[in-house]
Amino acid sequence: MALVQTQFKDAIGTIVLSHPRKHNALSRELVAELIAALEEFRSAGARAVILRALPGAKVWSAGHDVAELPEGRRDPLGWDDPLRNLVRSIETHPAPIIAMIEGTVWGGAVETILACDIVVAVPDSTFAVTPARLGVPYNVSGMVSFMSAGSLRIVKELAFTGSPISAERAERVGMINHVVGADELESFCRDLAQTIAANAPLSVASMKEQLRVLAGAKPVSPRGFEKVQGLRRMVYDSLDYAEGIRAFKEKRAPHFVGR
Ligand code: LCV
Repeated sequence: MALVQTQFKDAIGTIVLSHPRKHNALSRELVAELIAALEEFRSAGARAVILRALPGAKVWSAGHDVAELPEGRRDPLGWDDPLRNLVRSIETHPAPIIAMIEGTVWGGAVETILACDIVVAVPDSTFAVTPARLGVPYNVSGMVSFMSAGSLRIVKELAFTGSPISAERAERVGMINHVVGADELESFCRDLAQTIAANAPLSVASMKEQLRVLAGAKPVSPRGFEKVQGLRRMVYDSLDYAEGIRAFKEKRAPHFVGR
């Protein structure tokens, strides 16, 4: 069964997350279909892409598929993790990607939409950065993604509380581009895509890649990187990490002990 649906018309590609039973959790299977759709659009010469859930979705995406996270002793968000591959595919896709948001967005799905180029949401959407709720040590490039989407103060509040923020606040702090009514969301995003598609695709693609390279250029010394990796290993080797994953699977609140 396809976990995403795709459409390609007038040089605009549309990808619809279509696994409502698992709230579009970013499983290895769903991510593989998503990346394949982006490659298909790249070959077809797409000039803009819209990434959305099914109309009226209560949950846009519940984030990383927790069932696929290791239960300890291994980096849960290593280079080849599906979420990492998805974010890199979005960031390096030549055409701008518009994230069209209805419903709630969780964890790695927040990073996914922030990797998109433009985010348009309906007023009752929310966004929750969840590593602290699960005991997960988020990875370095993921933190850079968050830092480039909002002020350090906002990122700290989102990361340390794990609490959802509203679309209205996300727009006010510059984390998303537009908040529009549910009845105009589709036409708003289509008009945006058509405007982009009418521009010079080489100029647009080169500016997208320039902005990616420049925005990601954070000077980190080898020593600094190794320190961060050591901190992350301490977390994913901890009792709290194993507890966070187990609690989610057992549908109970986690009890963190700080080691
Ligand atoms: C697997 C799921 C998921 C899911 N994975 O419906 O950013 S990090 O570091 O945290 C990163 C590691 C990450 O992204 O982690 C995931 C972060 N996501 C979350 O914390 C959201 C987890 N989901 C929820 O809180 C609820 O599912 C929401 C509030 C989204 C919807 O609640 P609701 O009561 O409507 P259920 O919880 O009953 O979910 C329906 C089915 O989807 C599964 C869930 O286990 C259930 O499956 P079963 O019916 O087989 O039990 N599901 C939901 N989220 N991230 N599976």
